[in-house]
Amino acid sequence: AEWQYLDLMRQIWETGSEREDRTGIGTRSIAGAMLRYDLADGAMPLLTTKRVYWKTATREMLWFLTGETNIRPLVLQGVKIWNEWPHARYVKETGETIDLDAFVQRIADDEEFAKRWGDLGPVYGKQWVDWPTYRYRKDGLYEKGEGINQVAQVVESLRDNPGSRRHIIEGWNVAELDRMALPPCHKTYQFHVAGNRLNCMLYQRSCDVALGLPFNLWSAALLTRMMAQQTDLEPGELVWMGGDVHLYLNHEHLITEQLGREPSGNPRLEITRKPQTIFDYRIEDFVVHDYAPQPPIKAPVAV
Ligand code: THF
Repeated sequence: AEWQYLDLMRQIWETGSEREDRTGIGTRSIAGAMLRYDLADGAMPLLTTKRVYWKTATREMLWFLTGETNIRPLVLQGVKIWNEWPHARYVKETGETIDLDAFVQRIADDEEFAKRWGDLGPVYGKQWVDWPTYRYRKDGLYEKGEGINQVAQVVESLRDNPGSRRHIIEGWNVAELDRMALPPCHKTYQFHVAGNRLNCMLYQRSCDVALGLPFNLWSAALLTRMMAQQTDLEPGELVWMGGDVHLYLNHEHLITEQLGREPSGNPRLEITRKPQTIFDYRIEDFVVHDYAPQPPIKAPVAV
């Protein structure tokens, strides 16, 4: 299964069109790609050709499910993957030159500072569990309605109406995109029940194949496993679909190194208990077996 990932990486590097991007780094990019992973028997799309920090990705997923959009809870757990964006905004808006580590330390130490500067705007967590609604009043104005918990609704719809074609969790809230530090990349999750199996399709509009995709695949499979457990279904297939699927030009060393390696072994995820709801999982509930990856390959994230 991992060969699909490596083949995609090679294809983009060899045939992708070179273009300028938002970050100024430049990418090679293709339009549209699909990967499929069978999640039966605990199987996970966890790469073995480099070490993937699956606990970091898992903490991020649990953070999404709390509805939180501030990086502070991640920082306090040592998760660094969202730090660059608030830091860049701080430097841009205050003109102060503070390095990333010092900024992150301040987020950890100073709750008020974190409130002011650690928030990413209404990103994934907010849209997933508290999608804003508006009520139209007689005087023509709108007032705020109650937020929609899409995740809870999908758990319910999977239980009550498995054949539905509307088991969707959507992150792309058009009206709020301009307030997000980054519009959602993994924007649409759709679940599909086939017999007693739960399949998941993810549409990702933009994909950083070298750094992001290993995380995104793990996270989508993880969410599918949790949803399956909560709805008493067996994990089925993960179907990943990418829109703008690219490699950053400054990731060449990672790509060359990783394409020279071969996959080995079949890592499995065990969930050690069944929490009351989809919102009650803890990091200790997840154990990975048979994971003996090759060494990590460091590369800078494009901000
Ligand atoms: N922006 C870009 N350019 N790439 C992305 O992958 C990405 N994301 C999220 C939002 N914007 C993005 C952030 N997720 C890493 C992994 C995931 C990220 C951001 C960064 C990363 O640096 N991974 C390293 C180190 C991991 C660690 O230290 O824990 C790695 O080697 O995997 C994708 O959704």
